[in-house]
Amino acid sequence: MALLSFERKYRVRGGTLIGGDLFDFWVGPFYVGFFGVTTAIFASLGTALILYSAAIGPTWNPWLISIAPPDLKYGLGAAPLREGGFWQVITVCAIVSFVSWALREVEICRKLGMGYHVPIAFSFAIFAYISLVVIRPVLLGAWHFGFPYGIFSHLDWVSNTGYQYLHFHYNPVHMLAVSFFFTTILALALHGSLVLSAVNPPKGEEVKTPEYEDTFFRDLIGYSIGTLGIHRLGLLLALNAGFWSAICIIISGPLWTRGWPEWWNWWLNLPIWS
Ligand code: UQ2
Repeated sequence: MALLSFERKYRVRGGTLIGGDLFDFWVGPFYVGFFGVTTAIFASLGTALILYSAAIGPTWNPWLISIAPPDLKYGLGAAPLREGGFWQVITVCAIVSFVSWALREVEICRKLGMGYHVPIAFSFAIFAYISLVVIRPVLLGAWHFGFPYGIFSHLDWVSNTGYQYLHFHYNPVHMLAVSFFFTTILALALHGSLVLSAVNPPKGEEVKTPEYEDTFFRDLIGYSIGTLGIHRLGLLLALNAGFWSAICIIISGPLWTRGWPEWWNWWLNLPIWS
């Protein structure tokens, strides 16, 4: 179906979660909906607060601008704006706009009668962010443990937090997450290259069918996961990468306070060695 006639067919009312017909319209190419309004409001407010915090800070150097979470002494309470309060309000704006964005995706899925795979996938990314700025700080008892909003400052936070556990690469769940990231890259590289090799031939040559793609991998390794299967695998790998990343930092502190290399003592202490 041509894009224009398809748009006429699917640009119909209904599918909203909140607001009924009130925000059920488009602005140019963009669907609005109740959650489009909340996304716009909270994203704009958060961005304005980032700019305001930067303006009262010591630098406009984009690498060095940093909006820090509150001091340890404020615990899980509200801090004065200039002492981490801006970080707290910006964090609320970020979470509300990310969740609104996910729910706007849900409304578009409902409108089109599609599965909810995209908002479910996005929710894993939101979970990873919330694990850093809400779940872990709450488990540790202070907003102080959130990461600062700045380019270099967040890198410093990652480095310092890693060294606090001596060698973060010994965190077994970090190992799992990294393995999923690497496997995601392997799968996407295989998929992207395979599809281009079949459907983007030189001028004058014919596009190849999926049977060619199957046959390539059957010739190579005796197995093809299939055109639908590779997308199931890709989603599974990517969601696991994000999920275990979140878990590996949540357990660092709340569950394990010593260096991660020491965690492996269980292996050295197995009775089979004595
Ligand atoms: C495949 C297939 C595709 C693909 C790819 C494969 C026709 C277009 C990449 C091959 C993938 C396999 C064998 C799985 C590899 C496993 C891991 C864990 C990376 O068979 O079907 O569709 O894109």
